[in-house]
Formats: sequence, C-alpha cells, structure tokens
Amino acid sequence: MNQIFKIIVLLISATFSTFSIAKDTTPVSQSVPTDVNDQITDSVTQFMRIDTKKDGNISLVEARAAGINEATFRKMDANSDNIIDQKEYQVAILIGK
Ligand SMILES: [Ca+2]
Ligand SMILES: [Ca+2]
Repeated sequence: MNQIFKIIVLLISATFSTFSIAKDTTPVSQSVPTDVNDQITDSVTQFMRIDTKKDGNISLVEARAAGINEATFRKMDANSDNIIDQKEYQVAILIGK
C-alpha cells in the first residue's frame, strides 16, 4: 500500500516537472502561469493592432499589412475560413512559435 502511494507520488512529480520543462525554461514557480497570461495579453494587444478594421478578426489583407505572409496566415487559420479570429491567433502565439 505504502509502495503504491510512493509510486503515485513519483509519477505525479515526474509529470509535473516534464510539464514545466516543456512549457518554459523558467524556474519552476508561480511565474509559469504569469508568463502564459502575459503572452495572452500580448497576443490580444497584437491582434487588436493587426485588426485595423476592428471587425474582430484578421483578414489576409490585414495580416499582410502586419508583415504576416500568406503561408503563415494559412497555418494560423485553423478552420480555413480565410480569417483569423482571436482564438486562432492566441493558439498560434502560444503554440506556434
Ligand atoms: Ca479585421
Ligand atoms: Ca479561421
């Protein structure tokens, strides 16, 4: 019983350390979620800057004006509707880099 508990604790701590290493190179602390929040805030700011028409999504024209090429635009446009919505943009920023 005690042995099983030890194994579970080991597994959990191993999972957690792997997660933090994969997520970021910063030391394991409360700074990880803060970094993610910062990235989301940055991505919202960037999104609003790129969305010059302020219609809530990024068209290919707007993307090009912001220096995003068509290949990158297509990659970011996860559902291929020829616009990048805020969610797609955030996913691209958080995962795609
Ligand atoms: Ca727009
Ligand atoms: Ca889309």
